[in-house]
Amino acid sequence: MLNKITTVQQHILDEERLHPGATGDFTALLTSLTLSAKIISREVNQAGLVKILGETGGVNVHGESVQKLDEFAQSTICRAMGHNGHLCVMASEESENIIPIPGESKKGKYVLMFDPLDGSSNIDVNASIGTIFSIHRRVTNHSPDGRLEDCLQKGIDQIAAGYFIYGSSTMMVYTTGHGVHGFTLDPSLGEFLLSHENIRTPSRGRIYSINEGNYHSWDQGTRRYVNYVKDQQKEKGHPYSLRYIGSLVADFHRNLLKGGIFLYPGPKGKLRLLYEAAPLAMVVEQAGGAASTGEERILDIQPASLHQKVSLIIGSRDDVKEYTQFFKEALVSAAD
Ligand code: FDP
Repeated sequence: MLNKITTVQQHILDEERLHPGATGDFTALLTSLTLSAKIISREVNQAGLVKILGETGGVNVHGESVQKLDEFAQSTICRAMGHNGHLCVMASEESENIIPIPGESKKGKYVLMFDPLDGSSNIDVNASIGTIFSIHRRVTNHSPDGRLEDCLQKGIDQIAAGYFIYGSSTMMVYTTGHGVHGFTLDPSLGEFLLSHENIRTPSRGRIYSINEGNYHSWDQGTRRYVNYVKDQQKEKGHPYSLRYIGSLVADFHRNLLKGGIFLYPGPKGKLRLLYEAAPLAMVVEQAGGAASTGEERILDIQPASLHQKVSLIIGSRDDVKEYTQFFKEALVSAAD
């Protein structure tokens, strides 16, 4: 028999039904998010054409002024999500402060955090980029408007997280805490259709993904670990292959499906806890993998500020565990 056809809306609705007393608000919220992604996907696919078909002065084929794609993605999400009555506040990697819901719009019980266009240095070279999102329930009730406090919640308290990847096809991968599911956009229908049900990431991979150019600024544990996965111990499956495009969503998505480890270590870290690390940590854990800074589980970190950066070591469970051993051993030997 052929596989059943399930749209993302049907799937979200089925997931929401697992929660007694659900109102349908959550389904409506995620549905608005898929609309934003379809609009961004369309624009990403035309990115190269703007220069060919657009007019001087930054006007595209539709007669609209041309925006940078990351600004376009940011404003599309704000326009689609700010007025649907389900959010009380948003925060984005592209905005310094929290993004209030416009005064005239109804305020809801959810909080949306997002990175509108991750991997944006890849836009000009036609490599995959993505949008990452995370949803929390609000924790304040002083006023209808949400506050900074609603945004500064631990990853463990996310009620949904996921990403859209604009690649050879556009996909949505999400979790509400009941496994991880992937949907592929059929552009002719304008629908995301279930293509990867209940994704499980291999417990060990043979890929490592890291910007090796930073080798000399890594901590001792990371250097030793990377040397280790490159050694010739064939019985351990070494050497691992290096795959790194420098677009987190793309590197993460490949490793999620094939197994592997992505590393962006300290000392300061580059990736943002709230818009990148925490949402992907929820996805990977739900798929059977792990995410750590080397010292602590990403989902347990209490954010101190909106744009807090962390080290991110994420991927197959046994690989992440092995890394943390190297990291901790190096800390101990440095202290001796
Ligand atoms: P970008 O700067 O292109 O937006 O978070 C930003 C990010 O990309 C990630 O998507 C990517 O994994 C990382 O930075 C790449 O950083 P390096 O160029 O330092 O490797």
